[in-house]
Amino acid sequence: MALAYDDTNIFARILRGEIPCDKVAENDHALAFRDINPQAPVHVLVIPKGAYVSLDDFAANASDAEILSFTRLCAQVCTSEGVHLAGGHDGFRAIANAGPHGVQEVPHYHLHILGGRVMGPMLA
Ligand code: D5M
Repeated sequence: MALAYDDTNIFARILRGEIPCDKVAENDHALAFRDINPQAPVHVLVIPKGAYVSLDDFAANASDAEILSFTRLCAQVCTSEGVHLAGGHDGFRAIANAGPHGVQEVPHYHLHILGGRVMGPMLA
């Protein structure tokens, strides 16, 4: 069952053009923009344009075209940002927070893509 989606969240407002974002790339079904509070030299958020709350909602309910477009946009961002080798480092991190105990702030599914530094331990 789809999770209840609140279309007043900030990413829904970005998608409607009500507030600006620092866009990195876009395709038919997904948008990538820089995180306003970057945690690494490269910190990009990739979001679907559809109304999905979190990764499990997106994975279960999005169409194949939406999932393919989202995944391809992630690849495009990794290439354009050189995220694999950003800052001379080898590797990057992709994170999706979900729900209050996953410390998800914005209830519109987004994948954080971080690179350009050595990452710390993941579990915190
Ligand atoms: O992370 C939500 C992320 O969204 C957090 O890293 C800040 C970022 N954020 C919040 N508002 C904006 C705007 N307006 N532009 C860009 N980035 C933004 P979460 O995974 O939900 O904890």
